[in-house]
Amino acid sequence: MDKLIVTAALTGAVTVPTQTPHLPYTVEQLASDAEQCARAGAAIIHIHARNPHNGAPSSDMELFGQILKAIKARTDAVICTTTGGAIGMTPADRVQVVPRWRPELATCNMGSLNFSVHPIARRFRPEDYKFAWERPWLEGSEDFIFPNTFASIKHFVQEMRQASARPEFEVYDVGHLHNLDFLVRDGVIETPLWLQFVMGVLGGIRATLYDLMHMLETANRLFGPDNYHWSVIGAGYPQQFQMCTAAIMLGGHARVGLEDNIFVRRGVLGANRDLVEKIVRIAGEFERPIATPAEVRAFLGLKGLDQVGF
Ligand code: KMH
Ligand code: ZN
Repeated sequence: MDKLIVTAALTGAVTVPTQTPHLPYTVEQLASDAEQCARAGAAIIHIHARNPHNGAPSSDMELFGQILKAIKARTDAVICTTTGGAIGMTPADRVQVVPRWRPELATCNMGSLNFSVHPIARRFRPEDYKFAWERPWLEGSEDFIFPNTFASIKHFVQEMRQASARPEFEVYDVGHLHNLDFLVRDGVIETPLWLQFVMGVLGGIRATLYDLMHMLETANRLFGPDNYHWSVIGAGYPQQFQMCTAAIMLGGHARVGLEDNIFVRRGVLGANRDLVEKIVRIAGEFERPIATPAEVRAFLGLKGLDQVGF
């Protein structure tokens, strides 16, 4: 599709409140950010739940439901729920949002990795942290394996099929494309694929143009260019805008938001809306129109907002 699909990843589970006052974590903050991002051009809103009192990532299904309903009341954007969850959650904790709330789109992480954000802890003094959970959380990720075995990927995909939720395959490294290829050949996963290249997470591939081209060439070789569509995440600044600008130029799609990057310019913290507005401005310079939620639903073959469970 010629039009650019912009995803806004509002909060995630790795950015901590101490890093930026703009990080939304109450139901109202998430709904308000979702509405602002949708108005600014985001057709997909990617959602994690957080404890509204201290911003800690949460797998509480009632809280998730409150967030999903509040967003649905304010915008018709497609909601893509996480199944990546956060450190400390089991695969069973992570996948339960799919049968419970039956979203249109849900992430499916394509391999295990030492997903680490421990260098962020070096930016702050112990007394600078807003909440007690943040420092051990960041530091502990140095020894954290984000588990996505073949068995659990198969289970996640089956849950999504039963809920008529389309998987968004999160690919953090070239090997994850080979995992996906194995599961396509094994009949577990169907093409065409909706891929999210996750570039620049420590433990995965870097966010450079060389690495992005390597991912694309590998995907072309494994699946064929007609059997997948792709979007990209660049973790950190300026990688978020570099990778997304490359996607604008190459016919891919773009994910921005505070889950992946907190700066709108060097040293300037931005709100989610600022990050969406910036990538929409860049897309305008390249004359790439922005896709609406209805166009994304048609393009990705999604079941529609009237078919979700919230
Ligand atoms: N945190 C991102 C780097 C998920 O939610 O399932 C990847 C992500 C995974 O968004
Ligand atoms: Zn996420």
